[in-house]
Amino acid sequence: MNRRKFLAYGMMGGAVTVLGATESAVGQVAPTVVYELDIEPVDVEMIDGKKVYMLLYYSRGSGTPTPRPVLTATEGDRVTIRVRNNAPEAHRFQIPGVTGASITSILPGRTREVTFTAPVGGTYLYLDPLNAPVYRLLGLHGAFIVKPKNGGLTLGGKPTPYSTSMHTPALNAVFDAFGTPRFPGNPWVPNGIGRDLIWLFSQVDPALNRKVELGQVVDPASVVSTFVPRYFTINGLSGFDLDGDDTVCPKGYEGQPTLIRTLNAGLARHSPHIHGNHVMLLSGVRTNGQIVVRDNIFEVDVWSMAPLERKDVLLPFEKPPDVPAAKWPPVQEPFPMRYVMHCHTEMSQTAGGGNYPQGLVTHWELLGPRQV
Ligand SMILES: [Cu+2]
Repeated sequence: MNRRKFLAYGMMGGAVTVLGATESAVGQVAPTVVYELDIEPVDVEMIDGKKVYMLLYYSRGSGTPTPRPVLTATEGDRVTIRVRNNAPEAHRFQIPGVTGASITSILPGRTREVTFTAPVGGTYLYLDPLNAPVYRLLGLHGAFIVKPKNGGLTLGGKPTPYSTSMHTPALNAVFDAFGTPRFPGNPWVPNGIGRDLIWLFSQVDPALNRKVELGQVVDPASVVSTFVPRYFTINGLSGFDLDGDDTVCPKGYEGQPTLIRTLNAGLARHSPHIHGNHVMLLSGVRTNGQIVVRDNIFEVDVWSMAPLERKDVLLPFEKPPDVPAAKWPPVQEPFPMRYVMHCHTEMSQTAGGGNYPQGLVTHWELLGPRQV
């Protein structure tokens, strides 16, 4: 009898549910944030109805267990992550770029924990580095978001996603420009509903997953040359199910700038590309995993995402530049105006044998002109 967990299709959207952490603050001592995770073998239903074996981190504790939960903390917090391994083989836990955030071995049936200090603000990826990239590709990955201390304010007093120690003149200029004639509307709102999104990219090669399911030894060195992904996902979803999903699809009015934290947990290089507005490329990572805020921030309509790369981009929600100012807001064109995001790595536009638009594709919605 198969007692393994089964995850029906569509439930993967829960991937961006933010875990409720146990938090305590006593006097001047840094707050402690505790997360409990399970490593679970799961049969996951894919967009074409097929089931694929995966290994997923699940949240544990109160509430519905969530696969691939988003972990959050504030710079300087003490963070404890406790991981129970319900899989039949040993695993690890690591957050590249975060000093001390590593559990070197969690044997089957055992629970181990690590405590570390939350680093500077930004977007991090937690994963299982064992037999890299095998277990990471099997699904053992998720996003760890660190908020900057005191809002990461610019010189002009506007909130940003980054600690002030990381700021560059360009970052200050961009965030201070929101709400001015250059970008009429609002400043960026941290924790604002729908103003801070995660696009966690990954890919699934069912043949690799099957080998791990059968307990076969997989030589990690062979994976790069044999990896044939059949599913391309954002936050665990593909194609049609990414259309309009509130946790993926940016929605807002003119003048509501939105942060999109893009991460690539997979092995394929992606080139996400967006219509309607350009995005501003804010940050990248060094080879040691540390986040770098760019000192030259410019607009792009496509950005490259190598395996393990993390880049934050800002979608300004400005009047699409092709629309003449005298014709804005439009009369004939109805709101919401929908603009596609698709990946220019064309193979990623399929999933389970489907044709574009499948796989790694979504859209964003301009709900209407600036709200006064
Ligand atoms: Cu296009």
